[in-house]
Formats: sequence, structure tokens, C-alpha cells
Amino acid sequence: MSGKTDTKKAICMWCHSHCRVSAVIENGRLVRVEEDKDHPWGSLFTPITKGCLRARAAAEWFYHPDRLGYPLKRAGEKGEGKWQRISWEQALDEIAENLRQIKDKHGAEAIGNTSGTGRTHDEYRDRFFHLLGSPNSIGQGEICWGPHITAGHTFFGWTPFPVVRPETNCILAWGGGIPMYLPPLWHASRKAMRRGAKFIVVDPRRIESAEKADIWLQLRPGTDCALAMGMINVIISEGLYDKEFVDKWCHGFDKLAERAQEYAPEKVADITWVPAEKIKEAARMYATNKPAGSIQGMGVEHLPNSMEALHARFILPAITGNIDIKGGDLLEGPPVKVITAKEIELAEKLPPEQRKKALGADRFKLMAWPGYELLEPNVKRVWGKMGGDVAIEFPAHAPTVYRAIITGKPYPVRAMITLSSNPMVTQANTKLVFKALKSLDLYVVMDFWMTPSAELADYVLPAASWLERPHIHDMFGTSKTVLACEAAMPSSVEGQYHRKRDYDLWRELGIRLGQEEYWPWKTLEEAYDYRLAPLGYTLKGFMDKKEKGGFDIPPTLYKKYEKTGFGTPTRKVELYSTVLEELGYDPLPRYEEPHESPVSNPELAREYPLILITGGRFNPMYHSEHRQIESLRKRHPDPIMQLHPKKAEELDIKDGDWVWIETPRGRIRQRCRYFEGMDPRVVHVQHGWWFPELPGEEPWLHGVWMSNANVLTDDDPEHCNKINGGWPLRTALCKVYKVRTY
Ligand SMILES: Nc1nc2c(c(=O)[nH]1)N[C@H]1C(S)=C(S)[C@@H](COP(=O)(O)OP(=O)(O)OC[C@H]3O[C@@H](n4cnc5c(=O)[nH]c(N)nc54)[C@H](O)[C@@H]3O)O[C@H]1N2
Ligand SMILES: Nc1nc2c(c(=O)[nH]1)N[C@H]1C(S)=C(S)[C@@H](COP(=O)(O)OP(=O)(O)OC[C@H]3O[C@@H](n4cnc5c(=O)[nH]c(N)nc54)[C@H](O)[C@@H]3O)O[C@H]1N2
Ligand code: SF4
Ligand SMILES: [Mo]
Repeated sequence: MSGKTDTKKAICMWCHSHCRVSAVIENGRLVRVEEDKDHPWGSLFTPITKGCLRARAAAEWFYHPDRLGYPLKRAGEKGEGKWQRISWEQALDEIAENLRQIKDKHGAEAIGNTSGTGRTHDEYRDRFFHLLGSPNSIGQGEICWGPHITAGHTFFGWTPFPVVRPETNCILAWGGGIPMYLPPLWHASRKAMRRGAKFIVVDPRRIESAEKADIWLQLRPGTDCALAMGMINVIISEGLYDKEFVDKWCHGFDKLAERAQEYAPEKVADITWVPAEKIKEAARMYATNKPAGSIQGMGVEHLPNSMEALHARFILPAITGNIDIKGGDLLEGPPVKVITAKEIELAEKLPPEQRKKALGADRFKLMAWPGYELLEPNVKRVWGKMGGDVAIEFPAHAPTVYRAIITGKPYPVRAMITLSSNPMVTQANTKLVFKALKSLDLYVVMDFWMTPSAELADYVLPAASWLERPHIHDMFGTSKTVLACEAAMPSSVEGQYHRKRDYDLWRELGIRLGQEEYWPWKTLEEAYDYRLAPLGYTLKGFMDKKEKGGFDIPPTLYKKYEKTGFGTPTRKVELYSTVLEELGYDPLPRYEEPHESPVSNPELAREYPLILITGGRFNPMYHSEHRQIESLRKRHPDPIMQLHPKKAEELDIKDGDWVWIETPRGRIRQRCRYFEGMDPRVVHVQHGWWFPELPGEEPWLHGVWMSNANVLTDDDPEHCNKINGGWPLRTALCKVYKVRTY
């Protein structure tokens, strides 16, 4: 049958690569998404043709019968699984009225929200909450990319943007599985390796990139800070650092050199399980193959010692002079001519007395208002704008908020809005999250699906996806490049579904709560027209422009600091951080044993002898998503735990057996897969598992207790990272044993 075929540009939000893709629409029906041929970076940034399974399943996802189509209101008890369909008007009116009452009774701080891994236009959420007066936005910021951005601001005055260029001669990939984290960067790395660039991987597991690496440092989980300090020790003692850059542009080198003396390679080898010779070899390779690029992933950010490890890892490019040079780590700065997501947030509207109430900010200060207020003037002096996203880089502390919900201390938190996140699966310590969410006076969830979190809500709102909305992406405010797309599909079809964009929720609640003057743009398209106006475009005009429609890519400049200095208090790269010092933390990196480790707690280790890492990424799933998409689930039906065959044999566990994994917090079951690329003392479990096919009502909640890694993880503030409050998703002690069937 011949009919009308149309293609629309969309930005895929199913991973942080944010590929712009072409949505192919036949007679109004989405049939597939494919490579965007107009993409200025070509296939490098559009790995669909190279087999992106999620993107290939886009139409199946879009028309899935379980996708939410209309607002739902709880009709029975919380968690009973009884729902009534209501109109958007009713939902918004009732939610707004409830919020008003809670604010009147307890103050705006009694209303919080959870966000996820940044897959929507969160800047409008931040705008709503700043205008409302609540500082209690929580999410994954402290453990996902937020540490990277904040550490960048702290030590360099901007965030180094991970790039691999034709000039790059060495790539240091620290605790990040690049192939899945940033597929386009992996393509670029492979290309670089083919022309001889060196590749160093730091990971306890032999992941795909480790297999290809020149050097793989297989460390004990949680010991990254010691390892990086060991490499710094070698680079300094062997005189391999860039003396000129260090003299001119680094603050506190002498103090660093003194601290680094505590980390002789032999001592570091004992801590990390990495042989001293290998540490030296890696340090030499990295320091002598200039220009070198570096990237770190969640292997670092999910540790109890995360910020210290990140600090040490950022010192490596600094003392080797790899900052802001061609082929090295770039400080790109913000998009100058576009109103950035950060500017939309109106952080300045949250009054000082409300900032002070942000839960956890008095204890975990760097990624909170105290840190923000120290960083902001310096970053702005150089770049004119702050980067990142306030609620992601400077949030309230989630574990502290969940405890406040349960105990009412230090003050009550009674309402939460969960949007683009699934805390029952992705937040640490599920048992506590469950107790907290169930005890709220008002819980609203906006999602595509009835998730385990949504099952606990009073209202569930159907969200329009990336295929049903326009988007402007500015790389979370870390890069000067901007890309855009229009909505490919309508978000409402008479008689079929009526979804809204996340923007509409914030705007419509905002208007009902007295914020009308701040929401002049009726649609997200109009809101984007406003953001692009300084560039001289409307969204439509920007998409239609002749060359590279929908992109603005200002030329890359290098060594910009020579003109402006770095955006830090000393105007230099702060090896010794004056910001950390002012906040009362150690200004230099120091390794600390994880609180739960065979070294720090040998007694506990007798019962739980293995070290647990959770959440290594795997395809085709994305966090807790995509379990209901048949073509994807078929490829990966069960949650997989990795165990070394030697250890498995000791424990009488066969490849393919279902196994219990237990920590002091609880136990779950996953299917064992033998994996030789890991130390026998280490166990790895996947995260994100729930089973949409199981009943939604309690106690099932779609099987959220069965295989969900966060039943095992710890979020006790005592055990969170001291500087930023990040909760440890890796390094817990555990035991594993076979699931017996009779
Ligand atoms: N144990 C353990 N836990 C982890 C991790 C780990 O490694 N180990 N990783 C952590 C990390 S790094 C992260 S980032 C978090 C991720 O945490 P989350 O972001 O909470 O994870 P997702 O499963 O992606 O949940 C997103 C939810 O929002 C919905 N959604 C997606 N896009 C949109 C949208 O545009 N609008 C709306 N309204 N809804 C949308 C999805 O359907 C899904 O239900 O998990 C963390 N949790
Ligand atoms: N398919 C798929 N892709 C994804 C996601 C997904 O859920 N699915 N999530 C996206 C998100 S939000 C994020 S944040 C990124 C994260 O992307 P990555 O940073 O690549 O995340 P992980 O694979 O969780 O962790 C990286 C590596 O850390 C290692 N690791 C564990 N413990 C330690 C340790 O103590 N030290 C070191 N150095 N390494 C350790 C793990 O073995 C793992 O290989 O991935 C994104 N991409
Ligand atoms: S899921 Fe695939 S198409 Fe979508 S952004 Fe990621 S790599 Fe690109
Ligand atoms: Mo993440």
C-alpha cells in the first residue's frame, strides 16, 4: 500500500548519547527510527545502524498496549492496585489543591520531588520548585555525573568534557564501561586505538573495553583513590609531570607532592590488589603519551570514597598538562548565545532561608547550596554562566529526605512528585524507600508505565516521550554545543490516549499555585523559541536552517585559561582545593577504606566474605526500563549475577543456577553466570530489575523484591561520601548461595 511517508528529527533519550535520529512515519503511524543522515558528526553519533537495539524497538515501545494513556487516581488503599481514570483537569486541580494545603500547613519544604538520570527537560521542574520555595529536590545527582560536573567546577572551574579526537594519543577510562555509557565515544576510542593510541582501563571486571586495552588495572572495588594517588606518586617522583603547566597554572603542587609520598606503589599494591609494576607502567604510559584524554564512570562515582577518588583522578590530567589542549580534556564552556537550561531554573528565586532548609546540605556540603554559592561566582567570572543543573548537581540529600518523610525530623516532608525516575528500583535501600513513599500524604508519579513506584502513588500521570515532544539538548550545560528536535508524534490522539509533556505538568501546577507570570509560554515549543531567541531563531527556524538544521556548534578554542584564568578562587587548577578547605573537608585526596570491607570490618566479612558491585551496564536494558518490550526482553530475560567459576565451584553453584545474594540489608535472587574476568572474591549483580508481567498490587509490586539490587545496598548517611553524600552502590559485603528447589 502506498501512503504518505514523513520523517521527523527526534532526539533519542534512551541513553546519554542523545543521538538525533530520524523518525519514519507512514500515514501518521511511527514505523521505525533510523540514522539521521543530516547529523553533522555522521554515524559517529548515530550508532543505530551499528545495532542499537533500543532504538530499533522504538515503534514496538511506542505502541505498547501497557503504556499509560490517561491520568489515574487511586481508588482503593495505597498499593492495592485499584485505579480510576480521571481527566487532566481534575488531576491537576486536585494535585494543586493538595500541594497548597501541605504548603500552608508545613511550608514549601514539605513538598519534594525525585528525578532520575536526566532524560527530560528537568530545568522546568527546577523552575517550578524554586518558585514554590522548596529546596527538597532529590534524585541520582550525587551518584550520576553530578560528582563529575561538581568536581570539574571545583578543581578546574568548568567540567572537562569527555572527547576523543584524532590527536588523542592515550585514553584513560576509569571505572566506566564506555561502550555502553557513551557508545559514540567508544567508536571514537576504537578508531584511535587502530591508529596506535594507548588505552588504559581501570575496572575490577574485564569488560569489553578492558579486553581491548593496552593496560587493564584490575583493582579491588572501592580503592580507586589509592590507585590514582599511586599513579600521581610515580608521575611526580619520576619527574614525568608537566613542569611548566604546573608552575604556572596549578595551585598546591608542593602539598600534593607531600601527600602523594604516602602512596608508594608497593603500599598501593597491597591496598588495591594491582601489582606495583603495573601501577608504574600505567602512570608512565599515561604521562608520556600526550595529548591524553580521560573519562571516568560510575565505577568511581558509586563508591564511599567517591569524591576523593574523583579528585585524585582529575589531578592526573592537570599535572600532565592535558587540560584544554587539542586531543586532551576540554573545558568547553556553556552555549553563549542560547538561554541555557540552568538559566531557566531560576535558582536565584529560591530564598536564602529556604536554601538553608535543604535536607542534608548542612552535612554534605559540596553538592548542595553551600558548595554552589562558593563555586558560582568563580565559574561565572570566567564563563558568564554556571553549568549543570541545580537539582542534579546541588540537590537535597535523598537518604536524608526519605528519613525525614518517615520520622518527621528535622521537619515533616509530606508530598513527593516522582517524574522520570523509578525510586523503588533505582534508589538505594528499597525497603526504606518503600516505607517512606507509602507514608506520604500525597504521592504523584508521572511516567510512561505503571512502575513499582507508580503502584504506590495517589495519582499516576501519563507522560509524553521523547518521540512526542521537542527538545533542546545542551549536554547538561557542560558543552557549548546545542542540538534540537521537533516533536515527531502527537502526544494526544482523540479516543486513544491523552498524554502531556513533563513541561505541561510543571507549568499547569505552577499557574494553579500563583506562578503565572513565570510561565508565559503556553507550549514547550514556545518555551524553546524563547531559549533560542538570542541566537536569532525560533525552534522551527532553527530546525529549518540550511546548514546543519537543529545544531549550533561553535568552534572549539583551546587554552582559554591563558586569557581568563581558571574559574576557581585561585584562578588556577586547584590540586589543593580551597573550596573543599573552606567547606571543612580535606583539600587533598585521601584514601579511606570502605566502611564495609574485609579490611575495615573483618568480623562482618566472616559472615559476608565477598565484595559486591552492583549495576554494571548491560544491553539492551536501560536502568529499570524496557523490561516489558518483548523483542528486548527476549534477548535478556533474567537478571544475571557474575561469579568467578572457581568461587562458584567452591559454593556448589553451577552456571545458570538461581542464586541468593545477601547483604546485611536483605537478599535477592539472580541467575549465576560464570565470569572469569573478575577476582574470585568479587560478585557483580545487575541493577534495575522488576517484572512488569507480575501483579502490580502489594505485596508483589511487579516483583520489586525479587531481584532488585537496591534491596542489598546501603544508604545510611553515616556511610555516604562525606563530601557530597553519595551512597555506596559498590563495595558492600555479601554472601551468595544456591536457591534450593525441592
Ligand atoms: N544498585 C544500583 N542502583 C543504581 C545504579 C547502579 O549502578 N546500581 N545506577 C544509578 C544511576 S547512575 C542512575 S542514573 C539511576 C537511574 O535512576 P532512574 O532515572 O530512576 O532510572 P530509570 O529506570 O531510568 O527510571 C526512569 C523512569 O522514568 C520514566 N521516564 C523515562 N523518561 C521519561 C520522561 O521523559 N518523562 C517521564 N515523566 N518519565 C520518564 C521511565 O519509564 C522510568 O520508569 O539509577 C541508579 N541506581
Ligand atoms: N545499556 C545501558 N547503558 C547505560 C545505562 C543503562 O542502564 N543501560 N545507564 C546509563 C547511565 S545513567 C550511566 S550513569 C552510565 C554509567 O556508565 P558506566 O560508568 O560505564 O557504568 P557501569 O557499567 O555501572 O560502571 C562502570 C564500571 O565500573 C566498574 N566498577 C565497579 N566497581 C568499581 C570500583 O570500585 N572501581 C572502579 N574503577 N570500577 C568499578 C564496573 O565493573 C563497571 O564495568 O551508563 C549509561 N548507559
Ligand atoms: S539508545 Fe541508541 S539511539 Fe538512543 S541515544 Fe542511545 S545509542 Fe543513541
Ligand atoms: Mo546514571
